[in-house]
Amino acid sequence: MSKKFSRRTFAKIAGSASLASVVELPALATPPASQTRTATQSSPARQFPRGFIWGTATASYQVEGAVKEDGRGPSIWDTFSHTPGKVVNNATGDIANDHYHLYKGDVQLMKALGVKAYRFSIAWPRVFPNGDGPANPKGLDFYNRLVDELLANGIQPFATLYHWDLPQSLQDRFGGWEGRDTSKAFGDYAGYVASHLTDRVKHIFTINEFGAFIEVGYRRGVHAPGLKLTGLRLNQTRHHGVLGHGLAVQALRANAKRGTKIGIAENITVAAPVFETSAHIAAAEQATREMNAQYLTVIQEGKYTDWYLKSAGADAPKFTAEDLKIISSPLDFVGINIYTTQFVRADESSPTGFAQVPHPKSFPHAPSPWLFVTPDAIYWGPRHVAKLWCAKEIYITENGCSSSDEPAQDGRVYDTDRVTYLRSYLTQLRRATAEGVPVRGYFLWSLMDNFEWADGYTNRFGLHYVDYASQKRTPKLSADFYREVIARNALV
Ligand code: PNW
Repeated sequence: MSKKFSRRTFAKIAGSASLASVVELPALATPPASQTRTATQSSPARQFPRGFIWGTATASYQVEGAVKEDGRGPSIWDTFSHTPGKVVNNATGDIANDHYHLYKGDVQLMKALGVKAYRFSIAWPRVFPNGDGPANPKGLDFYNRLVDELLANGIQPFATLYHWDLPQSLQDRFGGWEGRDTSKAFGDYAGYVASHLTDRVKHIFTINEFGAFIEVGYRRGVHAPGLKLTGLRLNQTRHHGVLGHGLAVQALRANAKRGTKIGIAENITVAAPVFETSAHIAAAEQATREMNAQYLTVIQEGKYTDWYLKSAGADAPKFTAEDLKIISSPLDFVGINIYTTQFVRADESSPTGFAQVPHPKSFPHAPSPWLFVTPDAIYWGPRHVAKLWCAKEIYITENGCSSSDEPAQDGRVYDTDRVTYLRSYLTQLRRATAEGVPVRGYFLWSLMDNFEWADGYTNRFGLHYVDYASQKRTPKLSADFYREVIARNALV
C-alpha cells in the first residue's frame, strides 16, 4: 500500500483546517440589509473550495429510450426488462425519459440549475451493436450532438463508458463479464470512443459501480443478466470486471487526445467509524480496504489483499501478474458514488481488526430499502480514498436519494426530505474539503426521475419530477435548493 499522503501530513491539514471550520452561528436579530450576505458572500464556514465543480448525473438506459433507433443493438437490460416479473410493473427502458429526442430541453434544465458539468453514460450497444465487430457511427453521433449541445451551453461533459447496458451479444457469446473476451471487447470500445470524442470530452469514467452490476446482476440475480453465481465463477467475473476497466484505461491512454483525464465511478463500500476515536477510525480505514478488495483496492494497489485471497481459498480468481499490472494502470482521478455507509468498530479479537455493526431495524432509510441515511458516508468515503491510496483528485460521481414525491395542488413537488438529505450530506462533504481532502466536484443523482432499474419507475431520484405520460419535467423544491447551493458555492 502506498502512503505518500502520510498520516502526519493528513493530521496537519485536518488540524489546521478544523479551526477555520468552526460554525458561525447566525445573529438572532435580523441585521440591517446592508450587512446581510449576498448570494456570493456566504459564511466562510459554509463555503466550498473555489472552482468546485457542481454537476448532475444520469445513465443511458435509465433516460434515453429510443432502444431501436439508429442501429442500436439490444442490451442485457432490454432482455431483462422484457422478461416478465423482473422489473416492478414490468416496466422497461424502451421510452424512459425519451432523452434521446429531448436532450436539448434537458440541457436547458441543467443550464437553469447552473451546473458546470453533466455526467452521462454512453450506451455501448449504440456504438457497437454486437459489442465488438463493426462500429455504428450513427449511434455515436447521438453523443456528438449531446456533447456539442452541452459545450454550447457552458456545461462540461463527463462521460461514463459502462453503466450496465452490456450488448446482449456479448452475454450470449461469452457469458458477459464471466468471459475474458468481454473485458477485451470493452477495451476496444473504450479506444474507439476515445478517438472520436476526446477532442471535446475531457473527463472519462470507465465503469460505473462494480459493486452494483456484478453483485446485484451476477450474484443476487436482481439486475440484468439475472444470474446467481457463486464461488470461483463469481470471483472470476469480478476479476474480469476490473480487468476490463484496466484494459479500457490503457486503450484510452493510447487513443485519447492530450489532456483527457481518466477515472472510475465506483460505489465503494464506505466503512465509517461508529464514533471518532483513533481506534475506530483506524478500524474503518482497514475495513474500507478489505471490503473493497475485489474492486477499488486491487485497482489502486495492484494486488488482491491477503485476507481476500485467504478467505476465497480455492475459489480465488485465476489471474496473472500482467493482469494485476493492467488492472492498476494509474488513474487521473477517483470517482466514488456515495449513498450510504457501513458502520464498523475496532475489534482486537477479529483477524482483520474490525467488526461490522449492522444497522438496527429502526435506522432511517429512504424509500429504497438499502439507502440508509448516513451523511458521514460522504466525509469518510473521500477521506479514506485520499488516505489509503493518496488520491490527488476525487469526484463524488453520484449522491442523492429517492423520495415518495407527489405533486402538490400547485403542481410543484415539495421534497423536503430530499433537501434535508442533501443538506446533511453536503455539510459532511464540506467538512472533508475544509480538511484538505481533495474532492474536486460533486454530481447529484439525478437530473430527473428515471428508470430505476429493478424498481422501474416507482422510485424517484430526480431534481425534476417527470410525468412519464407527457414527458413533462417539473423542478422540485430540491432543484431550487441545488440552484442556490451552486450560485453561492456554499451550503444553504
Ligand atoms: C446507483 N445499493 O445504483 C446507480 O449508479 C444508478 O444507476 C442508480 O439509479 C442510483 O445509484 C440509485 O439507485 C445503486 O444497493 C443501486 O447499495 C443499488 C445500490 C447502490 C447504488
